[in-house]
Amino acid sequence: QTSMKDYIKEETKEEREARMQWWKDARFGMFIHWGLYAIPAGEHKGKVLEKGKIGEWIMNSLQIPVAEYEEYAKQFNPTKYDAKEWVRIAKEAGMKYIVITSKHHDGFSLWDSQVSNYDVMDASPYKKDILQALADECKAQGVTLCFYHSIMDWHHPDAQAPHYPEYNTDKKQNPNFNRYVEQYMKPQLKELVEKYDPAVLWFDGEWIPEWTEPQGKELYNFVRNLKPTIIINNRVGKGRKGMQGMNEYEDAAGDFGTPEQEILSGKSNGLPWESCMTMNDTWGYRKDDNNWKSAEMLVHNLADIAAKGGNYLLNVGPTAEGEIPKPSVERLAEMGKWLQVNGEAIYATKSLNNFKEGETIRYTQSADGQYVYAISLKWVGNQLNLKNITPKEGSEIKMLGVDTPLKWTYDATKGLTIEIPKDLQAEAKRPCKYAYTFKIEGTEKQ
Ligand code: H79
Repeated sequence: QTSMKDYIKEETKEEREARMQWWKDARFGMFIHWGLYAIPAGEHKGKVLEKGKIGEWIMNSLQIPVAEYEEYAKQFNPTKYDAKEWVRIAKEAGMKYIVITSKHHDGFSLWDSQVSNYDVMDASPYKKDILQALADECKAQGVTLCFYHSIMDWHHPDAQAPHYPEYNTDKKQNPNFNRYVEQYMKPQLKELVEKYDPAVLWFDGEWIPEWTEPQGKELYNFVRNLKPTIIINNRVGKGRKGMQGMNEYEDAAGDFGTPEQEILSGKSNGLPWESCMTMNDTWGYRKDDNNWKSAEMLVHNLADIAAKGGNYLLNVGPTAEGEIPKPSVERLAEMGKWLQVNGEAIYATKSLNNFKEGETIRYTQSADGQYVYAISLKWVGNQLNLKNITPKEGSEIKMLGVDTPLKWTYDATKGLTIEIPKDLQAEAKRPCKYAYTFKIEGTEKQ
């Protein structure tokens, strides 16, 4: 490369906002954690992972030596993997993008990497490029493809750091993290960007002491130079504040914050953000994890996140055979039905200063500012009173999914009162029962 542009220094606020607009509008994406860990699925040689431990961490949690873990590569043969079906499931759920683990902490790559033999083509009997199939289907069905990529690597001999002593037994003679970065990680990222054109790179495993903020900034610029329009999360560097996921300092590298298994308590002050979350208690498949969140809870999370201006990245952990677990598929289908009716209150919306009213109302606003959406997380009884909203005189208020306009009154002190007819709930299409959206022409009370 002759000229490396310093995007961190040279990009204006306006340029950054334009680059991220599609992502902010998208609101809802599918996270896919898939790799060798789906084979043990929470149990290795008769040892079962403790309850609450995450499946994709089994190599670390049960201290499986590299050579022993590598055996799973020889068993990786997901004959039921159907990229078309996965993308269909995401699309029908109303998800606009997919973030799949190109490589998780265990180091196994899901594509035909030229700098690695520890990938699906060279080390597994499956010998088909998983990412290529997914990229083709995403393109065909209009879903945006993105990659998760772990900086920490428990397999690569150069990346095996002293704080993972259990891996220092066999292959690791002379680890050199910088060599891993320059000769392995960066070439892999170049392959990923050039071969599959991902829209987002979602880094993780950045907390290891070998990784520094200057390296993060350098990597950010490296990736942006490969693809100037790409979006990169804040785990590229060292800025994130633990599981809360927003930044600890102002000039941290990365385009968005990454709360993990939690939702911000309020709006962000500037940095775009995305909450990633599991539907049960694990990211990578665990055969014994049946602690599923309800579809209602997932819809409420989506509404809460949208009201606070964030994105929801909801995870599935496919099985070793290549299937998304049925409880996940069922919940996603329910969310998709809810979004078919209520999607205009979620996608491409803006948030209000007061993003909620009471415990059960969440507000969003159409991009043009004409409408406010009041999403009620429970059924409202015979009247809905909203203090935060000033409706436009003479305008119609409707509940999404029902055509009949609702009677309403407005009074500067009492606020907006919407009359709810007895049969309205029955009229609402079935999946609307998770939350009810009232579309109001008007503005937030000043
Ligand atoms: O890929 C999934 C998980 O495998 C990975 N991130 C999601 C998206 C992950 N989840 N939890 N962990 C990794 C555990 C890491 C916890 C900690 Fe830390 C790392 C505790 C201390 C270092 C994060 C960074 C919390 C504090 C600092």
